[in-house]
Amino acid sequence: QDLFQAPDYYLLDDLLTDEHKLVRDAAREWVKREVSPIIEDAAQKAEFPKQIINGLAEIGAFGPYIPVEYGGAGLDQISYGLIMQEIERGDSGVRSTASVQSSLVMYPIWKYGTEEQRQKYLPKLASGEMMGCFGLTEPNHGSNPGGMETKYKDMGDHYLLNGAKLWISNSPFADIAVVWAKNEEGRIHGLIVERGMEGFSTPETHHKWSLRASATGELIFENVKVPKENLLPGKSGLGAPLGCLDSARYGIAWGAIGAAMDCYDTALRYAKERVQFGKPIAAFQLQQKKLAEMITEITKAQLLTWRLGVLRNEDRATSAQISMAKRNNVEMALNIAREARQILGAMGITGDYSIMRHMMNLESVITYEGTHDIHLLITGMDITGIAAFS
Ligand code: TGC
Ligand code: FAD
Repeated sequence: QDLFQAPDYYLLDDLLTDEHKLVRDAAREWVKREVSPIIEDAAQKAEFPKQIINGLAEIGAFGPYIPVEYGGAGLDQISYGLIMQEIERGDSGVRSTASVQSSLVMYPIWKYGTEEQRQKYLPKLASGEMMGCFGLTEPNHGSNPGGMETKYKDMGDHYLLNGAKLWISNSPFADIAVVWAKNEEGRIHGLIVERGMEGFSTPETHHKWSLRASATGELIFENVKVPKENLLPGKSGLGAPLGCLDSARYGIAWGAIGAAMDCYDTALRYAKERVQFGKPIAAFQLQQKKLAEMITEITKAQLLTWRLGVLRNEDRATSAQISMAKRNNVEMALNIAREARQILGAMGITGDYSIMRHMMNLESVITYEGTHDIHLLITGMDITGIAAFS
């Protein structure tokens, strides 16, 4: 696989500024040079390729929209989305690492933290010197995080934290964790827990068939003494972690387009080269139908997501609009990965091509940051005014 093609069927580049294109092309070039050659091996070995952390920081993937004064790239929402798109062309697991660092660790510190917390953590997170993770999901509370059992108690000069989080991206190597826990009144707050604090451990979750190049694990808190200055004071309640999810889900909507583009590019090229019954398989109507539907769906997703980016730049995007894009685009990418894999026949199941890896990765992407069902229910609630969650 030499070069990425860039499907742009509706000339959407015309809607981008020179800065957007510059940022996207730099990310694309870096992914081609640094991620594509090593990612299959990392996924086969189920190892997060730590050597790419510096490169992710250099292309602005850690805090693309965080102000420059805190070490972020100070870019707009469309540039942020384009960076996620290019990274996920390479691998959803690598995009996960960037999503978590930016939207789930830097974002809450920036939005809900004190000035001291911003100065202490954000520049190091932006440069990749420090890596973070986000602990919301628990063994008994996935789609329903409001039921969380992790709790902290005010001990006068510190907080005492107890509980457990499960399915946490980056946890096995993260230096800090933004952890959501209830106080004695049952109110949810964010706490910054640092590796090395007594009673805090991060066992890795093994045997995943999905997101194998991303490290996933638990966060276990056994009477962890958390300094009082590590509480994020700016926002409490379930709306605080859900606000971070809005930012990450938006990035995923763009990222999924990248995975879909890579599957489409690969399948199109293969179909034009592979000859059966004396013709390239691209000459058969059944294969053309698959490819034509793929580019149609990619184009629709590009338009939806670009418009969402404009609304976010204007601070007008709603959480429900973000849910619609995340849900639509991830399903679109997963369907394209499944169809593209068939176009490659037996070759499609091998690691010589990226499609099967994308397909397996997208099974996590369609589950995390709110499952496919939950996002549908969010749209349902938005249009009817009736919550059907419980
Ligand atoms: P509900 O009563 O609806 O809301 C509670 C409070 O939150 C507010 N709110 C939001 N605020 C900001 N952004 C949003 N998207 C918000 N959605 C709701 C809401 O206004 C309310 O505020 P207030 O002031 O009235 O208290 O809450 P609920 O308990 O009924 O739950 C609603 C539901 C199911 C939609 C929500 O809990 C949900 O989204 N569940 C899915 C859980 C989820 O997405 N978990 C993700 C974990 S992190 C992760 O997966 C990272 S993967 C990272 C990677 O590797 O890329
Ligand atoms: P459940 O909530 O148990 O859902 C099971 C099924 O029931 C789903 O199909 C769901 O749609 C359905 N369901 C649930 N409630 C309803 C309802 N009301 N109506 C209809 N159907 C319903 N979490 C973090 O906090 N931080 C992370 O960094 C993180 N990284 C992750 C990385 C990976 C690789 C994975 C797979 C997950 C990660 N998660 C993370 C967890 C993720 O957010 C949860 O898996 C997700 O929110 C779903 O929770 P659950 O797995 O407990 O499923």
